[in-house]
Amino acid sequence: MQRRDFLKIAGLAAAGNRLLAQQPQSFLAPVSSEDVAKTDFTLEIAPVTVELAPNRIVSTVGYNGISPGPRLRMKEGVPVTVNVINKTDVPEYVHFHGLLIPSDVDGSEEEGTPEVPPHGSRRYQFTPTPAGTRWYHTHTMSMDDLHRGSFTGMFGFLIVEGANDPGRYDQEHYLALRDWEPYFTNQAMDNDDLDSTGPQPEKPAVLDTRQPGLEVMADIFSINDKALGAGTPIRVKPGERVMFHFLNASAIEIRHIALPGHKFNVTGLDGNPVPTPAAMDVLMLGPGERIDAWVEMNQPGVWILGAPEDPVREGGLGIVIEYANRRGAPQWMPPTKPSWDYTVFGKVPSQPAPTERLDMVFEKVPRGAGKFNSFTVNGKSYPHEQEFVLKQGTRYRLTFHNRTDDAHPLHVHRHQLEIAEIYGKATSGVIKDTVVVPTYGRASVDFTADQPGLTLFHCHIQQHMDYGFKALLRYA
Ligand SMILES: [Cu+2]
Repeated sequence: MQRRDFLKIAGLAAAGNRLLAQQPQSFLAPVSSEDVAKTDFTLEIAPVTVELAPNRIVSTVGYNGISPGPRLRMKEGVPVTVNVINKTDVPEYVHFHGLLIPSDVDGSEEEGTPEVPPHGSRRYQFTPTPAGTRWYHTHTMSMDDLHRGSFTGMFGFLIVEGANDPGRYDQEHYLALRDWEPYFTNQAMDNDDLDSTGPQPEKPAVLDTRQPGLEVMADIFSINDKALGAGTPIRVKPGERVMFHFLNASAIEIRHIALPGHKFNVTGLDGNPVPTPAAMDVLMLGPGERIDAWVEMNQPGVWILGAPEDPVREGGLGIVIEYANRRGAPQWMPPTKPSWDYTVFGKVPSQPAPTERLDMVFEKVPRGAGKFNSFTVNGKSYPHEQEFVLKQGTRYRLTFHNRTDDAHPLHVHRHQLEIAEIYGKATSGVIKDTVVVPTYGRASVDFTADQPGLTLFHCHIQQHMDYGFKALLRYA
């Protein structure tokens, strides 16, 4: 099916409120939402259909009959039980992304979390911390099966409520960016052009010109479970402050988001408050990242909040923002060229750099795994036995050396990373669990080894992780 046909199906080509009106579902209140703070949760893993648009219904695996799964709302410091029932034929793992919890409940095979057996169940019990916008998702390998792992619909928001009132907003929306029906191709589209202007200290003198392997792509996109034009618009009034919690739940690509005529006031990255909130025209999120940003609604009209890249937005990655008493086709205007920079939200470093250092050098081996590329960490493929051994209580500076021709969203489980240096700039106070390191770029993050147990590091692009882009950190 051509993209143009899909647009007709999604109703965007007609761009009519007539079609929008046919979709009564609300983004705010999915039928089986568990968006109520409580302590006992059940996640049932089973096949689901997702109606992205009236004539585009995908078949995948989800939680509790929907995708995204229910929004889990927990209270910081109050123990919870999550019962996971696996109604599929394969073992599963549910990873709680961004939480500081023990290895045996973190939800990764590499860390030793027990599997949720096929047609079986497992109970995860932990005390959620820290407060903020977290998420949960499957942590199985996909390898060459694009119906497994994070290519499926197994993901959802997990909100840890803190003691502090996060602020008063007229509306609050949770928007997960997704792609569907992935396929392998040798002509992958590169959306990472944003980082082409930054310093490239890790660029090799001689580039590897071997033919690269197959990569994963998708042409069908959504925000939550609806393609642009197929869901209910977010209805606003002039002067309202609307809080958006964005999550890039893609297994594949870095995403950008813009809303013509409006600015995103970024207050949190990966759920953690930033030292210097700032207003941005365009947001960037690597797979796994979250952004909390509020928008003052001061440009009455009917707008598309969506991806600046035309094929991505027209393929469904967007949602309509409709002001009261405004009608007509939703408008889009291209934003200025994206220039995302984590250090904008940081502050001047005031602490000396940790003296304990860890270095990770990443390289890509074109077709190192048959049809696919493989990746090495410090010249070795996974597993890594001895090189990353942490001393309890020690603060480390971990430097990522990206010697590949792609940007990578790098994630460390069970720990919080403070960005110390990126794009050749020093910063502090930006606390993350996933950091996009640009093409041939270098980034340093500081973290304290205060979570004993096995700790997984990996690229959050599923195919990269599956083919070697991961390492296990252990405590001495
Ligand atoms: Cu990667």
